Amino acid sequence: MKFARCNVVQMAFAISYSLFTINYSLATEPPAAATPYTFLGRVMDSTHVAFDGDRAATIEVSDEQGNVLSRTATFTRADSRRNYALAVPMSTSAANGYAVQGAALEIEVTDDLGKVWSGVVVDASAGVPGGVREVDIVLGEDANGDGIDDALYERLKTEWEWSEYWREGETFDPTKDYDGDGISTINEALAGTNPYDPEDALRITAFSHTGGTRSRTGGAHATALTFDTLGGHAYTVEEASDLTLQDWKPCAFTLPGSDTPVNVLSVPFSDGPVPRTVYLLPSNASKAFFRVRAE
Ligand SMILES: [Ca+2]
Ligand SMILES: [Ca+2]
Ligand SMILES: [Ca+2]
Repeated sequence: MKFARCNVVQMAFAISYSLFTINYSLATEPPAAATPYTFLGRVMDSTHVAFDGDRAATIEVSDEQGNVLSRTATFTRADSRRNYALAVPMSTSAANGYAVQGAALEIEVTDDLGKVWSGVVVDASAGVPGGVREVDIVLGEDANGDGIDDALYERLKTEWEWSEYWREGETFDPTKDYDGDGISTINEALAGTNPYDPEDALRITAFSHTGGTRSRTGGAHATALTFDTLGGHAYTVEEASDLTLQDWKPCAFTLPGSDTPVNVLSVPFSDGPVPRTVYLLPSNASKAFFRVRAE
């Protein structure tokens, strides 16, 4: 009996050893690994407020079989419009845990409330190894395909019905500027201002320019713009030479305490409403118009 029991044990050991060997060989067989392919951009809620600071979202990429290839969380970076970078492990030939160029991928986002959003990136396929695809992800539902999040539409419509701008028999239209501050209802909602309060709108609240050409830092010849910012939003400054031409183009600027030019001011979610000043880069233009865009 003793001998027989011993045999069983030896047999079990042999089987488990052999399984172990197979697993081991799969895991360490070197795939023809290539440089990762990267998705990056902003993950935002339905009102286009970026996940940042205290509100983190997790982004996950899987292959067609549902195997998770990579996972990352949103991060906070004040001077960039990006809050995520998802690197997809790439290989030149099929291998577990890697994607090959052209492979269909599935990107899922889990928001701060634990809700999982699938299919958030259309045609998410692996590109050239080492490549980068900039893609913003809005966690919302647009069942009727009008380009406006359905829940946001309902919220704005309800607020309109309770506001002084409601008129019996009128149909709610989010592209209208009900409070007459020059900005449409939907654009106000996306910028974080109140669409039913004419005093609340994204505006340049201060502008200063002291002789000569525009200076790079906050010195005597600085050209400075000040506007109110809200946490979770990103702001760009645009410049035109002529209002009839409407030749708006992005205008680089520096932030207080830095000489590094940036194109976007991205405000961490945890920051409350606060006026911010940016300094425009030098230019020889004799005349210029400026506007600020929130996203
Ligand atoms: Ca919709
Ligand atoms: Ca308005
Ligand atoms: Ca307003």
